[in-house]
Amino acid sequence: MHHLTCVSCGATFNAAQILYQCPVCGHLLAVEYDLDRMEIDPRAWKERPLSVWRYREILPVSGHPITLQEGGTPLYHLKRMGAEMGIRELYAKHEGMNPSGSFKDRGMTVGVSMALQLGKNTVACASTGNTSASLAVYAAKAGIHAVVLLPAGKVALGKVAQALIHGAEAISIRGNFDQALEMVHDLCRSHGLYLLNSINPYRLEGQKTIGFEILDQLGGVPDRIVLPVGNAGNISAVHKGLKEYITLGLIDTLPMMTGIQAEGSRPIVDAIQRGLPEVIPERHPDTVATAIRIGTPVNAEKALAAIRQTGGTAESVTDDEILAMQKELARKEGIGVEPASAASVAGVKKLVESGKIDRKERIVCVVTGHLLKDPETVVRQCKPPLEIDADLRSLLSALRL
Ligand code: AN7
Repeated sequence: MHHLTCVSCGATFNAAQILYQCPVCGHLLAVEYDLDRMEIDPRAWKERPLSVWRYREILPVSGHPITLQEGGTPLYHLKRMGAEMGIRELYAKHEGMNPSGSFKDRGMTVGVSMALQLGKNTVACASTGNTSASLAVYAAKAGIHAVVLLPAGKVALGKVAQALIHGAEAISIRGNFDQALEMVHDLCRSHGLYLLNSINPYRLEGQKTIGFEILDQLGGVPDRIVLPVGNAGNISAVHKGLKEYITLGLIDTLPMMTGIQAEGSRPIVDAIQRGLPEVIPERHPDTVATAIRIGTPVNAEKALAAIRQTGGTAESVTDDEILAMQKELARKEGIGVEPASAASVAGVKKLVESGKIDRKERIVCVVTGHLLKDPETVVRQCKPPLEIDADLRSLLSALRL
């Protein structure tokens, strides 16, 4: 059994209520379980496949979930790049290997299952792209209608393609993500659609399993987990899950939660670096990493607590650093990720070079979305193939053999 709790005033609410914010004080809600009374046997978990649903006892879905086998993503040891940076234990958890190509699927398998559990048959979100792609996929699997609001002209091509082919009703807003989110939130409140942005606490329940899988794959708690940050839901989710592991007595330390933003959209970084109690919204967020082109992170309150309570940190990286790292991961490790995802590894590089993190740490970077999400940015960065006549002599001269 679970209920909803306000992270600020502590008020609790029945889980059958559809709430996106605390009705008492307006702050964020979280899902809470009676962990003290739960009998969890992690050995039984190990007998199930590595996936979101391995951990179903601490997820809110009671019946059969809407699932496409999300989670169970690879954890790669970045040996070559780690050696170059002087870090022996640098890993990447490749969330691009989920069904729709991003970590959002972990949230949506739970979120869409909860929509059905709560009797809803129309779901909605605003999105910089991946959330809409994932919602479209899971709504299709569930056989329900999805409405997605996108910032016009600022969503990577692969993500738009996914939203369209999976049958979501896609609307482009002449405005940015933050405005789209405000609109869809109002729409859901007034017209009863089920909101599946990360302000919905159930979505984050699915995403917390990233942390559980990392522990299972590493055989222990890493010193640090590094994530790209947009709305700051994912970093909050991983932290929440690992705190539940502490309560369950499964671990006794938490990794230092570390968030990386793009230079042109860094409200969380500013709040951490300047010690502010809350974020100051960035009215004109801009970055090549369109996934994290977000100026008002809705989960800031949870994320600031996650970073501060674990002795973590936050840093920003430039678009050039992001694109250089995307290429490096592709060429030195064979790992293809979209720009936002490369931000986490670029952030680690910056933080070790500036001495802010220790090279002896065991560090896991979450790389959040697949390379093919944003082919246009890749094509702009790379020389196109040389076109030649169809004869061997032309080939030999092209290859300069
Ligand atoms: C690849 O799809 O917000 O900090 O609307 O797609 O939990 O928001 C995407 C976010 C990182 C940031 N990496 O995660 C959306 C959306 C990728 C992403 C993030 C996103 P949060």
